[in-house]
Amino acid sequence: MSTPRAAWAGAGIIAGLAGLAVSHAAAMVLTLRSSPIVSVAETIIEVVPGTLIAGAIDNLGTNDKPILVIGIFTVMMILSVTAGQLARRNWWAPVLVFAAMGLMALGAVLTRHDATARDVVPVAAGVVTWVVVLSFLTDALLLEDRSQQSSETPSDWHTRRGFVHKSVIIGVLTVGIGYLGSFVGGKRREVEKARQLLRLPVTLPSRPDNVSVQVPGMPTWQTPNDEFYQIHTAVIVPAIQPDSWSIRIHGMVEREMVLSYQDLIEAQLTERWITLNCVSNQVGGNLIGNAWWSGVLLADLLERAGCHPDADAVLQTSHDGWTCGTPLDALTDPARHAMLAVAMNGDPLPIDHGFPVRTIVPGLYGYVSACKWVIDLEVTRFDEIEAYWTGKGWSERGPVKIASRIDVPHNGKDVEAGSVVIGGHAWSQHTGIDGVQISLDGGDWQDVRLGGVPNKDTWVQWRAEVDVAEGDHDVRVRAIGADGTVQTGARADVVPDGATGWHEIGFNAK
Ligand SMILES: Nc1nc2c(c(=O)[nH]1)N[C@H]1C(S)=C(S)[C@@H](COP(=O)(O)O)O[C@H]1N2
Ligand SMILES: [Mo]
Repeated sequence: MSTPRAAWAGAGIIAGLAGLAVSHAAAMVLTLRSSPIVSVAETIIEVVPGTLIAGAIDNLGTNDKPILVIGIFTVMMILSVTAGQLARRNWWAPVLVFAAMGLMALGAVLTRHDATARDVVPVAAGVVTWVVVLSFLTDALLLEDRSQQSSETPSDWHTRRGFVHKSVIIGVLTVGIGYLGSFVGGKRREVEKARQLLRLPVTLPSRPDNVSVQVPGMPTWQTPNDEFYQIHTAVIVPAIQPDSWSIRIHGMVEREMVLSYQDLIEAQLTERWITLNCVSNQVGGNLIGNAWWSGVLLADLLERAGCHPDADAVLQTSHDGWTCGTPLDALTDPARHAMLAVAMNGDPLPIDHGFPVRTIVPGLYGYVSACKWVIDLEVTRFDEIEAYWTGKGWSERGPVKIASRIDVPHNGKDVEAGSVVIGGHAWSQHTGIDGVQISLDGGDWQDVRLGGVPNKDTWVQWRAEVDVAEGDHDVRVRAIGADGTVQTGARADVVPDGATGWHEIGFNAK
């Protein structure tokens, strides 16, 4: 006798359940509308001829949907059992079964009216889990089968026990992941629902029409929310209901204040185009985005609180415990437009970008200023605080350094010889950009054409046309600030206070 059929079937079932739990958890955490299995049910309702469905609804009454989901679940379990039993013969047959199940789910998920690329993630995670868990579990069974065929010393005790151990571990993980996914994801879904129902008194962004230099293949001057870079230390980002949010302003102030979300919404709102970037952005990197932010001026709030004259810093704390230290004068200067932002590009802040409230300070890197999910502002002194990143080798102060980037052509790309369009961005928030120059193949710096800007806090697009012969070429760029600063070519690492150096790309003209 070799391993019992039931063990192989059991391995299939456990793998099947684990994959479903992982895909469900992924869908919840990503705040997708539903798990893949629900999309499959909806697709079936859609494609199955009306009379059949009408009959099913007649027969099953209002319970048709749960029953349909249970039916799909049952079919999946039967297929999982089959996969488990096929695993005894070869490794690829169960992979085929799982891949086929995955493809059907993918088809269902992607034909939903509200499908996005993110919907692929839970399906992919589920298929990978199916395959990995099944091979993990059946390894022990295969070993046992083999040792029995070659009538070796019966190590079957160990392998059979190994199989049981593994099954228990996977079973516990499956329940844990499914539960955690529902819990964490459930909270986030509730908050996302509240967020989508908010109607804020903000204006929609109206992009000035001179900002684009019309270079095909360049990122847009305004960065859409779902393309905006994300940096945070939180593994699971805070899910905060706006009506449970408040912020406390305290420390070296005359009048301590606590403000609710409603207080902010009812205050006078400031709106402005501001480019935000990360100190960790490498030369030529894309940890930078430009958005239309709406919020309440921190200068107003701090004036109401009344800061002590010898305070020079504000320690900001987020709901997840992250902190940053911001120079007080950058927040109290009304002309700086530092704000507690509630909206990004006319929409309530996306959860990943700090919903319900985050700080935005033009001219400072995010790590010293742009606290997401902010709940506490302590007016204090730099010599009395240590913030999250300053405790880890990064500078206490983080003014943005002047920089520029080539977006088109992409590094290493082939272009047609003759006239070639070069385009990119340059920025020096709160100082402004006066000029951008490029150097082709090490030649003289030449001025390029700049797009317009609504203020000195945003990046600017630039464009040039050069004539090139066939062969390899390189081009580098530098920016000139409104204060006369010429961007340095000296290379510096991102640590401790931001990279410097010219961005250079190569291309081949054919
Ligand atoms: N709570 C919290 N806020 C944070 C961070 C963080 O890790 N946690 N990272 C900061 C950094 S380093 C940057 S660059 C910006 C990025 O903001 P974004 O994710 O909206 O682009 O957020 C800042 N605010
Ligand atoms: Mo950052």
